[in-house]
Amino acid sequence: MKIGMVCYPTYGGSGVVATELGRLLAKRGHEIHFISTEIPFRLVHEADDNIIFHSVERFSYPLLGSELYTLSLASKIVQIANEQGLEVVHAHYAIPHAVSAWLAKQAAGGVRPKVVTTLHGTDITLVGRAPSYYPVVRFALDQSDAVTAVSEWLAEETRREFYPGRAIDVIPNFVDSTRFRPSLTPCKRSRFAPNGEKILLHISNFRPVKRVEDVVRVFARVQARMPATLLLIGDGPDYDRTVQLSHELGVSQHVHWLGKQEQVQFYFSCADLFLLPSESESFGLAAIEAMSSEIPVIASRAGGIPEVVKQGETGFLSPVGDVEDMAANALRILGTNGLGHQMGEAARRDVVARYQPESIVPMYEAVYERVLAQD
Ligand code: GMT
Repeated sequence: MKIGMVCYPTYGGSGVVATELGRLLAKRGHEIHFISTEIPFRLVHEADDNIIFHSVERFSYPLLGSELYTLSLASKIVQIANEQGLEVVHAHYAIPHAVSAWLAKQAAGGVRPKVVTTLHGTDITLVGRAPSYYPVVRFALDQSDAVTAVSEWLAEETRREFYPGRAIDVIPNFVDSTRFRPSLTPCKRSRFAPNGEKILLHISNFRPVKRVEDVVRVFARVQARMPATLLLIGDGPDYDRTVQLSHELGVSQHVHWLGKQEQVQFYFSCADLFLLPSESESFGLAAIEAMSSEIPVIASRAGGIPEVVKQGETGFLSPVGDVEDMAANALRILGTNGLGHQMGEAARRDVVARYQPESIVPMYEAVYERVLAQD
């Protein structure tokens, strides 16, 4: 099939899922046309003849105020659909990708491509609910030939907030367990834990929904009880506040601020515990990357996370904001001989059983085939 893959090129989870899905579809013989403002970061080193990247031209004019990305994206999709004969346009993250895809479908000449929209979380739980976008997002979901969501929770949230009774395919995220695995080299444990400290890890885009300050609060409680180091990977609006909090709590000398990293698997393979205390999280892609690396997860009981992390088996879940409970669970794992290893092994087994590309990618192919068979 000839598939247009529309996504954000940045470090967010939706862009990562779209990129990895496109890469694997290309290896399965599909022709994948990525359409984005810049080449998705995980594609940069890819060399596959079945993958073609098309850059959305940015155009602004003083009268317009800001550039009209929704329109320039729609125009690019029309151009590629007409030139390449796209059969499906797969829009990742509803805003504005599902709208641009629908517009392009109306404007395309010849055989109009089908539109598949994949919901990733904040497009429904946060951005899409804004009165500025709600009516149009709802319309775009209605007009999509298929809508998928990365968790049962997100599918239910979408039906509750946008579309009672709407058929939504639940297709979980996936992780390459050959890439994310334990004891990778160059694991830099000696650099981060020269005295045998326990290593705690968090990765995110440091948006308020991630509650990165709670990561620091949990770490401070752990570090007060045992030698520990915190690795923080990512950047975003809450970065400065998080640095300030680490100084206020007197733990800044035990925190490594690593910024945005592409090869995050090497840091997972060093860590003993992964922290994900989000306010809301439709799936938590980083959680299965941690689990695949045999790291147990300490997370909030939010959104789709309980579908991913099995309480007491592959990690522990606490109410959002309950840093005392999260710290107690972290200390339990780190302070009980063999428990972290036991939960880590269970976590990897669970990821291998439930979240492998070999089983997930065909689920997307089945959706493509279904919509192509529809009138
Ligand atoms: O905020 C992020 O984590 C980025 C965001 C995105 O839209 O790129 O991630 C969302 O999509 C990921 C991939 O499906 C999910 O694993 C994340 O849980 C989801 N984020 C939220 O729901 C907050």
